[in-house]
Amino acid sequence: MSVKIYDRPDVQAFLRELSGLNSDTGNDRMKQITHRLMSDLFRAIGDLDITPDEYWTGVAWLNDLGAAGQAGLISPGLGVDHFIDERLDAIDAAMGIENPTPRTIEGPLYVAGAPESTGFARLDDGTAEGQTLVMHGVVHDAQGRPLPGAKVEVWHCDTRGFYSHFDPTGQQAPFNMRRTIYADENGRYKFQSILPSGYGVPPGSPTEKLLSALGRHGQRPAHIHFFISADGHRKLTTQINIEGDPLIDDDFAYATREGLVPKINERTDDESINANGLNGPFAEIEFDIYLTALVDGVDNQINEQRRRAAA
Ligand code: MBD
Ligand code: FE
Repeated sequence: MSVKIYDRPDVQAFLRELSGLNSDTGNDRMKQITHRLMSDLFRAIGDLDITPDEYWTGVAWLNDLGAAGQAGLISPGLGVDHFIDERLDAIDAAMGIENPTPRTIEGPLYVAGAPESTGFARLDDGTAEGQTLVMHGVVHDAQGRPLPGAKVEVWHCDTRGFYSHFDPTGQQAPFNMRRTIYADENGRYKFQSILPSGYGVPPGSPTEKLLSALGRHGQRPAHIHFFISADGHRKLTTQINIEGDPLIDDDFAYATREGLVPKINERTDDESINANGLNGPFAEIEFDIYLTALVDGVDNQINEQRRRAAA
């Protein structure tokens, strides 16, 4: 039996009431968004005949999701983060702004306050397994010139797929594989670390349960995150993928983008090894970064809501 009450005037009045639209106080934008989202939910409950059991299963899942701190994890899993990137790209395209280095999602695992250095940093503390990586490049300004002093924040996980500050084994020191590197006088940044492995959502978690119910997995290909910022430029949020990872085109967070899969060069020659102060073969990635200019003097895309202090 199909019953439709959504369009009834009393239901429409009820939606305005519960969204605070009859109140003189509160926040107008919050009211507008709440009214829209609650209206869409009410309509979906009617159109899809969502049962009370189904609804309360969803409420219990939301409680579990929040208790696990995973709202920021299911968000990329459901593609919202990538959708927001696509919108930012479309807004830029409409303004004639090109992004030579593509943006891609931040993810939920950045931690502010990493150790800072100029030119070079070693990201790993030498205790973790993994192939040595040397990554470097030049940060360019909006005119394509090298940009000394540009701030390069970089973070990645270990070969078990665990990030420091979120490591369920508690094995990693704070800020392991997290650094802030200021580009040197030639606009160059460089770091030594280990090649990360892919990431998987916690087994048995609310995020994994939903993905499983959708017939999806919760795996990401190996990747390295970046924020790059400098005076007069928009802050760039991006990632690179580790070339050859079998999941590069099957990322549960939909972050892979053309232009963000740099070549990996396996270096085995003594000259390269010595030049980097290493004692064995290593993987080398060269990746130049291009920032874009402020729009009318401001960063029109800045998002500082997600910053998380070290825990
Ligand atoms: C990650 O490491 C990540 O980058 C994203 C986007 C989601 C979950 C884990
Ligand atoms: Fe990540």
